[in-house]
Amino acid sequence: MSRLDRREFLTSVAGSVALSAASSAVAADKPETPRRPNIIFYFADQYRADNLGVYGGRNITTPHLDRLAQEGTTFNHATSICPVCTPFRGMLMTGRYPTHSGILMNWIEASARANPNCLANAFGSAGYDTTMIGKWHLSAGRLKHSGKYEPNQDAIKDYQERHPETEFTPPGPDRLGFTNWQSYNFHCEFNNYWYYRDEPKKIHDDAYETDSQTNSAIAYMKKQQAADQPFMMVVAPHPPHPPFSRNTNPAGYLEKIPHKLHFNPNVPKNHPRRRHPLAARCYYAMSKNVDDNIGRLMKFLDDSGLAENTIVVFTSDHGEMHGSHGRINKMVPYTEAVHIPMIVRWPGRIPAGKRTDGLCTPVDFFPTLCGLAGVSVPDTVDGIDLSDVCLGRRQSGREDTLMMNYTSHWDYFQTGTQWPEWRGIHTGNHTYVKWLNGKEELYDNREDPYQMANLAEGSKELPLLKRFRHRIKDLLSEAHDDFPPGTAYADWFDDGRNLLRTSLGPV
Ligand SMILES: [Ca+2]
Repeated sequence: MSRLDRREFLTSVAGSVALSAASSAVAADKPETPRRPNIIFYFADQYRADNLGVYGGRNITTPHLDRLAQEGTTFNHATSICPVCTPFRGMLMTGRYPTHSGILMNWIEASARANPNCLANAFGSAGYDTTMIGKWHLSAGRLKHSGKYEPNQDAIKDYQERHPETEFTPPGPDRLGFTNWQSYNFHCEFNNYWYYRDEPKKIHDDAYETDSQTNSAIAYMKKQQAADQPFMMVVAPHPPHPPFSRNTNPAGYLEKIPHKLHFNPNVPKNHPRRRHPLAARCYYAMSKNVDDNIGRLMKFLDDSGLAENTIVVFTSDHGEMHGSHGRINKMVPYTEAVHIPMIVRWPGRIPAGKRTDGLCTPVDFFPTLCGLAGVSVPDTVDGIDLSDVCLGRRQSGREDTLMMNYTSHWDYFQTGTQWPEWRGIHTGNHTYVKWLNGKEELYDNREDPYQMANLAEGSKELPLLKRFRHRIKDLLSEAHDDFPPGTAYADWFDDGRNLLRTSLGPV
C-alpha cells in the first residue's frame, strides 16, 4: 500500500471507529468500540538520552522511564538534528525543516501564515482536543524588538517596561492550532513557576515546574475522561535546563545525586564540570525529578484505565554537553548534544521491550503520531511517518538525516562566534560534519562512541568521506539550504522578528 493509500485507509478506519463509538453510546448494551488513541507527547528540555538507565545512564536511576521502555519501543538513534530549543519545537509542530518553516533560531515568531498545517491543526481537524502544557518558546518574547545581530539590553528593558507580559502568546494563530493552553514562552523560574491560560496574566503555582505541569496534565486528563473525545497533549517541562543551581532545583533531589559523577572520557580532566560538579549534580537532580513525574503520569494512566488506549511518547529537544569536547550546552553536532531519548508506548499495539535502530528525527514526530492515530498528514511535512517502525512492522524509515546549526548565537543572527555554523549527516553509525570554515569531521560512532578520532583528519580521500560529501549536497538541496553564514537569515525577519520569507520564498 502506498503512503497516501495507507493514510486514506487509516483515516477511513478511524472514521468508522468514531462512528461506531457514537452509535455504541446510544446502544449502551453493546460492547463499547475502542475510540481513537489519546496522545501524550512529553518532552523535557536538554534531557540527554544517557540520563536514562535504558540508554546506559550511570548517574541517576530512572525506574519509571525504564518501565516505559520495557512496555514500549525504544529508538537507539533518535537525533535532535538542530540541537537548540526553538528549531526543535518548530520541527515538532510543523514536521518541516527549519529552512522551510522559517523557525531556525530561538526567540522568533513562529509563523502560522507560513505554516498553516501544524501538529495541533491536524489533530484538531481529526476531532481531537489539543492541549499544550509547559514551555512554548515559539514566540519572540522579551527579545521581540531587541535587534537581530547583537544583544541589546536597553532595547530588551524598554520593551519589557512597555509589555510586562512578554512571555504570553495570545489565543489565535500564534498558538499553532492548540485549543487548551497552560503555557509560557520562556522563563527559568522553576521554583516560582508561572504560566498563562487565555489572559495576559501570570498564574502562579507553588509546585516545582515539572511537578506543576504533570499535575496539570493529570487534571486535564481527568476532565477529558468525561468528554467523549480523544486528546493530543504536549507536555514540555523546562528542567533540566540551565541555570543549574540550588535555587532552581526541585526540593529534596540534590541529596539523591552522588557527589562523584560519571563523566564521559571526552570531558577534559580539568574541565569546570568535573572540578565543580555541583552544576552537573543539579542537572541530574532535575532529571531525576522528570523520571518521578513520568512515574506519576503512568500511575494515573494505570489507575484511570486510560493507559490501554493512550500513546505515550517520551523524548527531549536536545542534550547537554557537560564538558564533552570541552563544551557545555548544545548547538554542536556531537552525540552528547544530539542524542535524545525516544520511547513510545501503546499497550497491545506497539511491541513491548523492543529496541530499534531506525533513525528518528524531530521532523518525523508529526507524521509518525498521525500515522499511529490514523490522522491525515499534510503534504507540507518533510518528515517520514515512522508508525510502522514503532509498530514493529518495519526496521527503519530513513537511512540518514541532515543535521544543522544555522546561527552562531542562539538568540541573534551572528556568524563564526561561540557556536559556529555547521551542517552534517547522521546515519546512526556515522556522524559527518562540515563547518562553515570548511573543516570536516567524520566519526565512526560504533568504534568510537565518544567521537575522539576524527577520521577526516586521516585521509582526505577516504571513500566514506567522499560519499558523505556527495550525500550532503542532496540533503541540503532537499531542504533548500544554501549553507550561508548565520547573519544571512536576518533578512528573513522584520524588526519584530516576524517571518518575511523562508527558503521557499516570501511568506
Ligand atoms: Ca532546549
